[in-house]
Amino acid sequence: MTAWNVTMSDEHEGDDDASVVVETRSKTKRPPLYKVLLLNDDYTPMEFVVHVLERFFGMNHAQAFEVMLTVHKKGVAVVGVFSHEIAETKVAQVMDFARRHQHPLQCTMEKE
Ligand code: TYC
Repeated sequence: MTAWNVTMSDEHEGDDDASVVVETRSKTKRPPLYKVLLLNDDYTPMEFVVHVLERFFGMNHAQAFEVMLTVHKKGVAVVGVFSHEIAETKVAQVMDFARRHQHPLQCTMEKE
């Protein structure tokens, strides 16, 4: 993406009437995105995982069930893509919720 910084040219920085507005192209980097991954295990109940996906990732029941089954069969699935701060929050929420219910469910994040 191209962005333009609007600045005053060096020779015309004063507050005289000769001020000129100069547009310089600058590289604006979009912030990196992070995948949030849910990992399979042998003990967490399927219904608990479905509930986690509904509660923290805004999925409806059918979507949540499908994603849960993907994790169950493949071992891992991406359950969302977020900014670093939101991804960290989601991981912390899931890990805390699982811990409080004494399930070994694991949730991690990685740079996309
Ligand atoms: N494998 C679990 C079971 O058979 C279900 C499960 C699915 C656990 C997804 C974790 O992220 C997970 N009860």
